[in-house]
Amino acid sequence: MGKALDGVKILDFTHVQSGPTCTQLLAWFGADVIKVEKAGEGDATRGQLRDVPDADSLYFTMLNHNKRSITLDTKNPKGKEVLVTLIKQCDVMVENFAPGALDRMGFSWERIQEINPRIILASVKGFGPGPYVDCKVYENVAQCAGGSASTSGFADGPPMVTGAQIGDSGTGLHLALGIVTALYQREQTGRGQKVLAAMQDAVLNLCRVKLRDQQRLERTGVLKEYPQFPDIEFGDAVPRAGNSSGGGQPGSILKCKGWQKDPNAYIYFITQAAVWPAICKIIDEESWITDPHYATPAARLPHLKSIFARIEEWTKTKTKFEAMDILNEFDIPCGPILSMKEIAEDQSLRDTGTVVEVDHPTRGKYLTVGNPIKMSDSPTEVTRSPLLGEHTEEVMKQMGYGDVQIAELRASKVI
Ligand code: CAO
Repeated sequence: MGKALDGVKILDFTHVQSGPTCTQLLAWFGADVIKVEKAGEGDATRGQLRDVPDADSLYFTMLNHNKRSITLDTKNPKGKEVLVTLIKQCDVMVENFAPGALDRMGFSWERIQEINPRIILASVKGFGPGPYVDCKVYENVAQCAGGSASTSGFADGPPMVTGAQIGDSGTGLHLALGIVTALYQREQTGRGQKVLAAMQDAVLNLCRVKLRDQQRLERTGVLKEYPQFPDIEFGDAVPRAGNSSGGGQPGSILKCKGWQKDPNAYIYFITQAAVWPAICKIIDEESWITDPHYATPAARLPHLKSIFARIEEWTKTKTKFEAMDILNEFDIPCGPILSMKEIAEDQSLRDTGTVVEVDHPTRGKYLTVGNPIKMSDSPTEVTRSPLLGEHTEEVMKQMGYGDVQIAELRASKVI
């Protein structure tokens, strides 16, 4: 059995994080991803946040598995000729340069279509058309402009960004879906198309529940599941909800045994309506099962703080894993707050290939996150990221270049 995207050739013109996460996914599904990097320099992340001198950084390696790398100066006329050949032979071109960079290089969408009408041009940009279309954007800018920062953090603190890279990796995921969808449509039409995923749009898509709450707030003036209720007055925009779930099933982060010393001795606890009687029994408050102040989800909303404080008295007597075991016996939804150390050491994540150990010629063994999407007939084997220009010669030969031409291009530093 081959891979799902066997035979799909990707011209990977991406750098930093958002674009590379997209093409890494496509490579994991079997596409031949040819990463085109600036001759002599390569993707800037190769040298950023280095932990091993002179070896590609984890930043780079963890975003560029299963790809091939070629170096090419695409501002040089001879380099542009090579790029034209690549465009002719590839199914998809993916890029996340600053707005206008591809046009300045001489490769507008019109020109790319002339070269290969079947190609799909997929781009990440910070913003879609509008006042900020020309802006350069990094992760946290997208989190701020997409509505995530204004709705994250605590009510009495400033807006907060999250560690989950929803702007970069989140947009990469969106773009990957756009690419496979365009490939599917090309089966019928025979033509490629332009696919755009703007980081602001992707973040907003992931924050859609907050736009839901904005409209609920405008209609009713209150969000009863939010920690502000009933003590603090709501303003005209969705406030920061701290660790409250803010959804239909109230939840909160509660201390567990050892919290005084361990910053991650906490559990997320959800008071799902269906298991309310079980919760009351576990925390020894059986009267709350029928007490009209507690018996229904609506009755509980004004008391959520004191309810969670009572549950926390119980969770503080258990480690997060003990609490997890007890609560799961009663189908009470909960989750331990896992540190990155605990995740790195978790055998079950290793067993499923979600955390993978990879060997690299210059940096040695390291851990990475494997493909989070598991397909029964297209399993992923994670292979190391390429060294800068490791496959230049191989790819040039596959494109039809001879030894003499390759030597000339090398001598003039085009590749
Ligand atoms: N040969 C020659 N030149 C090359 C080349 C190659 N192989 N590959 C790229 N270049 C050139 C480009 O043509 C461009 O040149 P000009 O500025 O003269 O047109 C330049 O290198 C790279 O451009 P850039 O502006 O994209 O790079 P930057 O480091 O200044 O900006 C970033 C980085 C991420 C802010 C910007 O690319 C961007 O906004 N991208 C879109 C949004 C995005 O993806 N952001 C997430 C990044 S991950 O955190």
